[in-house]
Amino acid sequence: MNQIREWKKVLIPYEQAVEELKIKFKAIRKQYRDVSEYSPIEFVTGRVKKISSILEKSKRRNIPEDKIEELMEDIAGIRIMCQFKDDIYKVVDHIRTRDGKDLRIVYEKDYISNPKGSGYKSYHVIIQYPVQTALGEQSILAEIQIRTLAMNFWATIEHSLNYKFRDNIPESVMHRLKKSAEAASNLDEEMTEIRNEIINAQLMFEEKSNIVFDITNNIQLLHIAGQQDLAYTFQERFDEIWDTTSVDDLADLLADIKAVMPRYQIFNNEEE
Ligand code: 0O2
Ligand code: 0O2
Repeated sequence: MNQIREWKKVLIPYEQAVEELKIKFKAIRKQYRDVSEYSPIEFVTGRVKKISSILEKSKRRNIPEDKIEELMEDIAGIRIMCQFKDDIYKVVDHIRTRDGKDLRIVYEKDYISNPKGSGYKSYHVIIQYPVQTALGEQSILAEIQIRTLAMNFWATIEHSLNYKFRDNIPESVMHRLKKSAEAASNLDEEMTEIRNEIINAQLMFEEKSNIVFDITNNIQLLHIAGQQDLAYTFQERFDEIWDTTSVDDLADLLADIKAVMPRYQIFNNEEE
């Protein structure tokens, strides 16, 4: 019981590190999206290893309890999912630019060029991360796993099978897992081939949503400013074209709306 209480205390900076790192990487994704640019980060998750898993792993790896924090690199874990394989290296490059700033890279493990025997693929970056706590600065180790959606799909399924079979996956299932790892790799290769088409479609969607947001927001402002007739005119034009596949018509409408706003001394602060 005391041991659990002690561990809960030990894990406080790890929890803080995971929360901070999640916020930082999610912010990168949001910044790309806000300027209608393609983001190499699709989504980010994070977790602190469960106390039972820490103790089980330390036993399996013969790590003495007083060395766990020094030797177990993935007590704090961040997972960054990317759409395409190339994006993984962009994210790794991004992390490298932060080396010596808000984090320090300890080393990298490239399980993409060198997949594990199981078929596991992912790029791991082990970092040292400083956390400011009530008791001063504490530097902890964290593992950032970067993988494609297909790699993540495979690893998630394989992980749950390992859990079910307690690391004794039957030979036949193991064989199928290996084959499905190959299928996941092929899927990544296929998606890379049509990458430009996919990205252009996504960017168009993103740009369209941003313009639609701006148009409705500005029409709302015209209403608030008492310019009902103008607001209705623009609303009618918007109703006619909102489901068009061309972004140009929407962009023209937005430009027309924006042109009249200063005339009525309406300024949209959100666009500053
Ligand atoms: P969003 O962008 O609004 O979906 P916490 O609540 O602090 O414990 P968090 O981040 O909510 O933590 O949960 P966790 O488990 O770390 O991460 C889950 C995040 O991954 C959620 O995003 C899910 O929406 C996102 N996620 C999971 N699977 C997928 C997927 O297949 N595609 C995409 N795009 N996102 C996925 P958030 O944080 O709620 O943000
Ligand atoms: P969790 O939290 O359940 O994911 P090891 O001693 O081999 O387990 P090591 O030496 O610390 O691990 O480092 P390694 O091999 O880089 O693995 C660290 C993490 O990578 C693992 O954490 C998994 O999350 C992931 N991983 C590595 N190999 C595999 C694999 O074959 N399949 C899947 N699904 N994931 C893998 P843990 O400790 O398993 O914990």
